[in-house]
Amino acid sequence: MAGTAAGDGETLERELDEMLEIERFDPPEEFRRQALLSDPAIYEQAAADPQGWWAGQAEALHWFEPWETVLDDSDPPFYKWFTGGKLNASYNCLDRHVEAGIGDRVAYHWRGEEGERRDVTYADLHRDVQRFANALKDLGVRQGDVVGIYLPMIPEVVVAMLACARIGAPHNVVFGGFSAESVKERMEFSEAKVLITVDGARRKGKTAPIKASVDEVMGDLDSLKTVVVVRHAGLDGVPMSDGRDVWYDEVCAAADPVCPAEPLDAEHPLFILYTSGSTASPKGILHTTGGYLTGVSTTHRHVFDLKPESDVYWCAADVGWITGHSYIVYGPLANGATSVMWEGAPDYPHRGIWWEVAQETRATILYAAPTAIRTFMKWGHEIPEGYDLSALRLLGSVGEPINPKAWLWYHKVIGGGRCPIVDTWWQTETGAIMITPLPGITSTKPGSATRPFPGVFAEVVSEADGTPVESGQGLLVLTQPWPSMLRTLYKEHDRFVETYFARFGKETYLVGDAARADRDGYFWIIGRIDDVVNVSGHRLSTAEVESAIVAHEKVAEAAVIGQSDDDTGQAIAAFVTLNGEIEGTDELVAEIGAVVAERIGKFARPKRIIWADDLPKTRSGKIMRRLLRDIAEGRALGDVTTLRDPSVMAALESQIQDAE
Ligand code: 6R9
Repeated sequence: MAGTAAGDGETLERELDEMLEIERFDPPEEFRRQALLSDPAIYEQAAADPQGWWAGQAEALHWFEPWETVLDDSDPPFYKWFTGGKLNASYNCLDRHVEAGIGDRVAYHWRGEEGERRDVTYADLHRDVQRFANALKDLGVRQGDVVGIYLPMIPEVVVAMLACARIGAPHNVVFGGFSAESVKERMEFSEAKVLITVDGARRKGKTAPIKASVDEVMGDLDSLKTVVVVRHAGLDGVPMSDGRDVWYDEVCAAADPVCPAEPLDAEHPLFILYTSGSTASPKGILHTTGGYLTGVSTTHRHVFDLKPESDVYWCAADVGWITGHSYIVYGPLANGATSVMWEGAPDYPHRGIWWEVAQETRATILYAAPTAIRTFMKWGHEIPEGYDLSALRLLGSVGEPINPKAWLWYHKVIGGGRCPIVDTWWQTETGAIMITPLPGITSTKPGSATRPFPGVFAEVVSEADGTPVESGQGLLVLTQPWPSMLRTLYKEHDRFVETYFARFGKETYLVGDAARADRDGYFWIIGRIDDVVNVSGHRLSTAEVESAIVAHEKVAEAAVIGQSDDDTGQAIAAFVTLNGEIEGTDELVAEIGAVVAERIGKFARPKRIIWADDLPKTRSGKIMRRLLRDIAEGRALGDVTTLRDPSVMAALESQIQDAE
């Protein structure tokens, strides 16, 4: 049983408090003895010759043609890795495993919301991917064409991604929680030729008619020639337009079963993934093939100490985020891992479903977001304790800072006190995990992502002049290129340079997070320095949400901030000024929420709306979000002297008090 003798809630609370006093957790001896990496010298070795280290890792992949140059750094920040080499991501994820005789290994234990089970093997994927790759070719998709994917957590999303990779068509996956409007925007920006979607998506017993919603917005998009529809929810009467829409199963059945993987340049684009930045328009992060696959397979193997023959690995993210791309699809498949794929929510059909799935699949590794852990904590330790989680041997965390209390709860209740925790810091842009413990080597401190992965160079630098901060707070930067780094922002090269490489020069990647370095050289990530809010590990830009809110006809102006939240890390709070004499009402709150859901997605709806007669602005007209955060979180106000009209703050304060 997990969480031995945790007893009642109060005892657990006391135990966790006591544990907070213990600063460090060394890798358990038993874990260390069996770990793939257990010699700390690996850090120095990789640091002494990073290119040699990464090249050594890349050799674990299959290359049709070897590379000539490990790193081409002749034109920073446009770095190239493994130039001259040719490979194929889909070949690396499938063919070579089938050829090595492990085709009947399960790639995904897929578990559906209504109790369905599908165990998909490597041979199954290999077969389905070839057919669908040919189907895409039959539909006119050529190397370099962008293919959109808007699918729920079903095995077909993996098939679709790998089919694209097989023929060299970069995919552009949109998270299923985004609205159809957001999908349209992303298809438009990337000029996608084909969109792969689904009849309907199931969520907590309800079915959302995805294809019908897509139709409502996608009509006037010229670049989009074909919509491929996967049958999943069994919806009747799905609208299909002649000449544009086709069924996935039908095009696959009609396609040739054999499709050899295309040898592609190491720098061939593998995918675009849109993520939020400081402005309203999302950034199309571009990743290429050789470096990305090297980064994700290496980190997946070493951070999770993966033993592909015996581990059952579960990354509980959604494929639509970078975590899903790297650690549900490419990393695990490249390593021949057996994964768990869970279709649904953590509380449907009941609040113990994760643990039921973990018990049934005998999951050995779990990789989840702090927000999920905090939710389980709130629901109570009795729930996971009702299941047998004794197969678990390693736990991971990703997406936002994990507070020490949640870390310790995870360690004790889910990990039974025996599993190391890897708190992994990275981003859509970095492609792969950058700062993380190595579970057989690195001592952990709850709340710290610890040290850079071997071959990664991170520093905390002073905000003022970029000089390194030995111990203290500053801006996090990465000072040397790494294989899985983004190559550019799709069709926005200037914005790429401007966003990441303008502040400290072309060779220093500005992360966008503040961090603290401690005396042991451990990194503690504090949070974003730009106008990006992290809600349950989902990145949103304040500008993006503001522009959705002002789309409501009664709204004059809006300022959005991320407010600390016990459950979701940060939550969206919106200060809204209405037109003329209009009064704020509950109905308007609901309407504004609906506009945001339609424009972005339900997860972006403000948790709190504060009606404001005016917003605090500097003399140059810039909204001072810092003051709004102070006011929303009930803190004493910081410096207000730079405000154009300092009385605005007093008015806001009384407005907040009235509302509460
Ligand atoms: C992988 C992913 C990236 C931002 C990043 C940071 C935050 C991610 C974290 C973490 C503290 C961790 N973040 N992991 N903060 N500790 N272990 O989440 O990518 O969606 O691009 O978000 O998330 O602020 O800059 P992405």
